[in-house]
Amino acid sequence: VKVISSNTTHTLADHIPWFPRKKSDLDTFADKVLEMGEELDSDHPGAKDPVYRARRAEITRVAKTHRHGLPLPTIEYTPEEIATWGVIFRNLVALYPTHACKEHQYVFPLLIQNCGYREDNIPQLETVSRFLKDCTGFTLRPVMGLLTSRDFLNGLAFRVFHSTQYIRHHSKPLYTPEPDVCHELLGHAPLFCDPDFADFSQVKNLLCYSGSRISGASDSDLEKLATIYWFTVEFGLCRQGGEIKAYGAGLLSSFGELEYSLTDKPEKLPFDPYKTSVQSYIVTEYQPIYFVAESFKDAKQKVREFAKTLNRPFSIRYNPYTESIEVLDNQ
Ligand code: NLE
Ligand code: FE2
Repeated sequence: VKVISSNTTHTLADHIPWFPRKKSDLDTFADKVLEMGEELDSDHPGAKDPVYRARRAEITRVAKTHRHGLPLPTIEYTPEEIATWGVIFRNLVALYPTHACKEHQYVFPLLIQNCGYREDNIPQLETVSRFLKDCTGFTLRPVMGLLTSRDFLNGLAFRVFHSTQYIRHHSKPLYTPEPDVCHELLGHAPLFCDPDFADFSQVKNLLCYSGSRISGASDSDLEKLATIYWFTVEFGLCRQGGEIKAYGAGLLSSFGELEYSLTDKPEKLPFDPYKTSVQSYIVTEYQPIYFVAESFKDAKQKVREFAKTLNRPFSIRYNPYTESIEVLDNQ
């Protein structure tokens, strides 16, 4: 393969839409969030609580002004916020030994030792980000709320995970439909410490560029990859030692859904990118269907094979030395 462009923006032919080439290009996502982010939805438990709204605005403002290369903002959490975290932490820790995948169980004590994961402390993104960087090269960056699938997946191409810093409303600790600091730190961060899982998350995303962003042709390829992301990184189950365990962050951060997911109420299907990528899903309630992977390695292999069937005018490679995306000639 030949590198036809690297490290600079605006050098490719005009028909190729813009996409981030350098880690610092992710700064352009800072004020782009979907509706549940900046302004709370009217049926959000916090929508009618002015104190919650004001506090959340304060925290998201900090994310909005953050720029690549600066230390991640420190949030002084209030006693009430710490109490909400405490309820979630306590309930989840009781479920992890029976419900979480072995990778999560392996890393969790390390986060307790190294990053201040405790019932009475909400760890800071900066601390967790440094730890992740040592494990797999992943880093965190603050975000105001939900990004579009495209922006979010684009972040993963740089091994950057966008994390919210605010916490869910105290009235509903069991489950929230949106990401919050509990979801990011308890659900996602542990798995990003695992090398196979980190690769799985990034590989899929590099393909996402190739599949849709650059061809400009199909939003449907992106949609498929975002759906696979949903049913794996967010809500995936996997088989381990003859049992089914949870590895999806949306499960590992919700003590309500974590417990429910392993009962026989929901349907459980084998993970198959061809079927999984076209499965419809709801975002505001416990999932009625989950997909079960054989292992992260197996899931990665299957997604790779699947991605070969997507439209790819050329490929992309991440250069970790320059922290930039290189476009490769496919011929
Ligand atoms: N339902 C999850 C939780 O309560 O932590 C958040 C999911 C975000 C996609
Ligand atoms: Fe998530």
